Amino acid sequence: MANVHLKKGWHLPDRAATPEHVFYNRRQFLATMGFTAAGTAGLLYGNAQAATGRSLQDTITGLRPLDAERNPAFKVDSPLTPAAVAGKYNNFYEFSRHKDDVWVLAEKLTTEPWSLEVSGLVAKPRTFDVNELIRAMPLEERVYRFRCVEAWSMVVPWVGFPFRELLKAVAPTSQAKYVKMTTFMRPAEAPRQGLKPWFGPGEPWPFTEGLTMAEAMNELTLICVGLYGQILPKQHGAPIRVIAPWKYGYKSIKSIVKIELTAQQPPTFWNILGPSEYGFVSNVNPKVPHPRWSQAFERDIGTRERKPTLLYNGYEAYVGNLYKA
Ligand SMILES: Nc1nc2c(c(=O)[nH]1)N[C@H]1C(S)=C(S)[C@@H](COP(=O)(O)O)O[C@H]1N2
Ligand SMILES: [Mo]
Repeated sequence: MANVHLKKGWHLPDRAATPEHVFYNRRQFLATMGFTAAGTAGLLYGNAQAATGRSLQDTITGLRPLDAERNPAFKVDSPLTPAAVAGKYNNFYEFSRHKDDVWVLAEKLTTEPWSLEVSGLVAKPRTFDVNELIRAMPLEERVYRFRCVEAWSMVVPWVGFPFRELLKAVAPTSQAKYVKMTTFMRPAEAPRQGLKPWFGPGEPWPFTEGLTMAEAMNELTLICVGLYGQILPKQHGAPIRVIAPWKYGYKSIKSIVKIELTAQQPPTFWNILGPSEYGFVSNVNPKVPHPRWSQAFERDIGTRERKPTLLYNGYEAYVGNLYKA
């Protein structure tokens, strides 16, 4: 049955997990990163988690063996990118135009407390405290391929919950056709948001992105709060970000504060800056070159291997039907 087959490809481990066994050993991993579980949780989530008993870190840690058992069919064709590689090669333009210093500069971001407003064309608009939201949602770990428009890629285990679970909670109306997502606006913490352009309008902060409702409701679309069995580090978009693995990386917006359901296609940061280079849809497609480079191949930042890019980043079985004419 189609459904049974569909369950298989997006979840992971199996082959990909085996060479990265170190990440499945929590202590070893935490030691490598120089953290303790309590320290990490305390850093980002303060006492709120501690007061209710089980910390978010414990919840995330508990997912690993659990999900591996529940989903023996996890499959991704490449090994996991080491956490330390993914964590020092980031795009987060609020902090830097480079990739190697984001992990340092993003430390300035205050992630506690954090609220997420979900509003627009919904019957039950709500502003969630992110800690409470995370506790209410069904967390799981998923290993996804991730492909930046700049032709580099990685394979990482995200922790999060399906975007559609959040949408269900606010009851979208029938007029809702798009979701508009917005990142924080804090020039005092993210200095590039305060830059005055030499000429022209400058960058359209805060960062915004959008999906169609059907894309946001797709089973692949995740709201992420962790990766590699850890609470999401700041450079990866703490405390809450989106991952749409069949689209170029910029669609996977970080550190979101607002989700609005709209009838019209929303403007987006990169589309405003370069409409001919960064379309609204932005599905990974090896046959559609970026105006300035080919998208036929990609460089895996972990293995450094050059490999052919797959249509929809390898997720055609799950999303192909969204784009059939
Ligand atoms: N708010 C915000 N979200 C963002 C970006 C950004 O600059 N600002 N960069 C995007 C791009 S281009 C990529 S490739 C991914 C990178 O995610 P990572 O650093 O977690 O790998 O984040 C996306 N989300
Ligand atoms: Mo990107």
